[in-house]
Amino acid sequence: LQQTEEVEVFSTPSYACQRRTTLDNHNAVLTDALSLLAENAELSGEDGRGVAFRRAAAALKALPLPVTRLTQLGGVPCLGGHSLRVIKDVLESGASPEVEALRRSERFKALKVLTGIFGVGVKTAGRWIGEGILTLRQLRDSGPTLNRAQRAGLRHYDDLNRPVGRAEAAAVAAVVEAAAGSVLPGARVTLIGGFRRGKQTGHDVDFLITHPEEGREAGLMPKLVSWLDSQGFLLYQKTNSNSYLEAAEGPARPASNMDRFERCFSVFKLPEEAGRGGAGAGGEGGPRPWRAVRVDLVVSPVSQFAFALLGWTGSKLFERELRRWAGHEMNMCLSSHALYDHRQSRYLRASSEEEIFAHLGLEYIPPSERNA
Ligand code: TTP
Ligand code: MN
Ligand code: MN
Ligand code: MN
Repeated sequence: LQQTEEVEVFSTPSYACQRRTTLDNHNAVLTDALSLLAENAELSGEDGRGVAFRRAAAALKALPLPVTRLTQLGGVPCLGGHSLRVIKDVLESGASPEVEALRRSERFKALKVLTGIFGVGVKTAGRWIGEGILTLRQLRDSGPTLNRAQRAGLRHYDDLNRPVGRAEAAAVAAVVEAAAGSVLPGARVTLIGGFRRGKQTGHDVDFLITHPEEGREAGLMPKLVSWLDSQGFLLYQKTNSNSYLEAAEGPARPASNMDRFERCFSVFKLPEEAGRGGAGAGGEGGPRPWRAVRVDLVVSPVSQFAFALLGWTGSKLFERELRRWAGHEMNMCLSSHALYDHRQSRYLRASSEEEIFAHLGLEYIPPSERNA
């Protein structure tokens, strides 16, 4: 008698927005490898390849158990030849030679360090590497011209690369709520991004602000920013004004995901309370009384609130998949402002995320299960 081991064959729907992806990832070794390849593609300006690896990693994140053999992956979508090769290597020998070589590569390490500076994108980092700048020390010594964001990024490099915890996010929330309540009584502040999905840490803290009376939110951001600045909470900020207009004939550029809300990218000066991670911020001089934290603020009119909430909760891949589903499967155009139905030639209104999923013909997925 031949003994055959029972191995479960997995299958999962092909769009990430059709799946429930919690933070409980049973295949982290595999998804870490694929995510690194995705990151490298993105850092090399190859966004298409990046998305392919992100989709492959996301499909594995949705599986209920660890994968032990390649034959279990028959029903798992989005796994191209390259991803399967990496998975095979990891399953057979514990690591992928390609991924390990990448981890050690000078260029990859330099791209990570340089794009780890707030305000430095892939193009700038690539140019600096071409000029022989591979480290922060070399950057500081060779002194290329830096813009205001990059100067703040370099100055606060260590703080901004230290994960933000939930307690710190709550402390930032208290500040933002005080600011909003002071400049616009009745304003509502909602934590969005990774923290809304239940993550314990983040690279920043994201907030969506609205007012229950349509129109009252107009012009809020400059007031908010000047209140925060006057109270000494801002180390850096850049505000973009709202440029969204709903056109009668539908979205002008259906493919555009550009957000046109009032929006602020900032670096907060967050006072460190005793006993809340102050030690890590220290150096020789002992714990400092504050740390720098990246904070993103978005203001939306209440009529667009549900779309903004859905569009800013993430994950980035989940968002991308929602828009792809809307376009390819429903002939609709989804943005963080609205949902347009091309078949009916009209906008579909919604006042909750649940309604948007329903318009899209999707089962509702709560934020904690959008960690694709
Ligand atoms: P991020 O803050 O970049 O990501 P995150 O909060 O999911 O993860 P982290 O914990 O590392 O901060 O973005 C939050 C969401 O905001 C993201 O899902 C998509 C949305 N978003 C936009 O809509 N437009 C943008 O330009 C950016 C940067 C984000
Ligand atoms: Mn589980
Ligand atoms: Mn975030
Ligand atoms: Mn953000």
